[in-house]
Amino acid sequence: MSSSVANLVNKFRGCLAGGLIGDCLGSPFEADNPISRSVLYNFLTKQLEESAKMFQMFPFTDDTAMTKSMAQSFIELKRFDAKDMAKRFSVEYFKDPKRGYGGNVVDVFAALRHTHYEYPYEPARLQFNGSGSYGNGGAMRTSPVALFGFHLSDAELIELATNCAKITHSNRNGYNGAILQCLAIREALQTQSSPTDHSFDVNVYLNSLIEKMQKVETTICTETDNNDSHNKSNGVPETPFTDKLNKIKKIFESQTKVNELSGEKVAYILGNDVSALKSVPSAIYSVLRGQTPIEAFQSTNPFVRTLYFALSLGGDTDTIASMACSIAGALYGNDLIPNPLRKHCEDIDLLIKYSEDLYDLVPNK
Ligand code: F2R
Ligand code: MG
Ligand code: MG
Repeated sequence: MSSSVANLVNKFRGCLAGGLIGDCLGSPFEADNPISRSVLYNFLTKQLEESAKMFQMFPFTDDTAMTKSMAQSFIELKRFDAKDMAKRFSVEYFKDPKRGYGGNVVDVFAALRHTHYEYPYEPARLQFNGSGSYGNGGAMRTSPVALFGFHLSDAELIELATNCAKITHSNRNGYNGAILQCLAIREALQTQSSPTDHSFDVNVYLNSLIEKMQKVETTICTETDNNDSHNKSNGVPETPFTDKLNKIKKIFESQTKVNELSGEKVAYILGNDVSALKSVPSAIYSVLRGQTPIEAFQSTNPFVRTLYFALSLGGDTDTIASMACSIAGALYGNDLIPNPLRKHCEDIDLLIKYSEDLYDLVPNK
């Protein structure tokens, strides 16, 4: 895998900074469904002001807490170690539990601690009577996998993303959501962006993701997939993420259709909840929607438009905005992210440091 992308370090920074910004600025609206247009407009306009009189710092939530643990594990060990990652998730949760974690994943952290991290995949396998979690918790924290695994082949990256997600999310739709989010970031990192023209080929981007997810979703489930039977119809594996990507492709075939669809309508079509299936495709849609002007929020900056559109979906706003902005940050790079946005976010300097540490680990630069 070639790593000769111009300004790659700037894209690495943009990815982790973007994820943090989406999380911090999305969390005040989490579960607002639908979200008030005027409240959102005023909120984002205020956060973009250079000299806001009343400066407000927004804390990160579980999305970033878990992203930080993943980054720390890769940076310190320089390899993937499931036990180490599991321990970091659990230790971080018990140190700072009030970060808005998912309702059931906290049981995984408790069981991991109880068993001294000896069997890092076992607690997640037992969730939901053995069907595993399909929540978006595996996907929301996957950006360090795309950065650490930037140089890997698709097959190696997919395996790494799966193994990282399965520590908490053993349902096929839980870890396949993490795979899609990881591939969406890596594809964005590999896309050459110009300092003046930020547009990229939506069709090429989507076709690549569709082809890869089709392969992922039609691969025969292994014995460790405890929910195999839930994902086959007449012996044919279901391909829900590929189907959603194809839906997105169909929408983007007509610019008029794209312009007509409000956040609320897109949330109805693609979803906006805490499941990976109803949030990862919505995040990807938001990035693509950010390519062209949005009437309800005028901005020439595609990163800002992505953030606005992701928030306008309502529902799981911190997570959808975090996933969308980590892809957008990987696509456009850190320099395109307006400074006032980053100033509002807890730990921005630390996330930038982690992105640079992960960049240092990319071989053959
Ligand atoms: N939890 C939240 N938001 C709730 C409100 C937080 C509030 N602000 C506060 O501070 O109190 N947000 C975070 O959770 C999402 C990620 O969740 P994760 O890590 O996937 O957790 P979990 O528990 O595994 O799954 C979430 C829920 O999905 C349902 N579910 C999952 N698998 C299921 C299955 N097989 N069968 C039935 N239901 C399943 C359950 O309701 C889980 O509780 C992010 O939004 C993050 O920001
Ligand atoms: Mg959260
Ligand atoms: Mg959330």
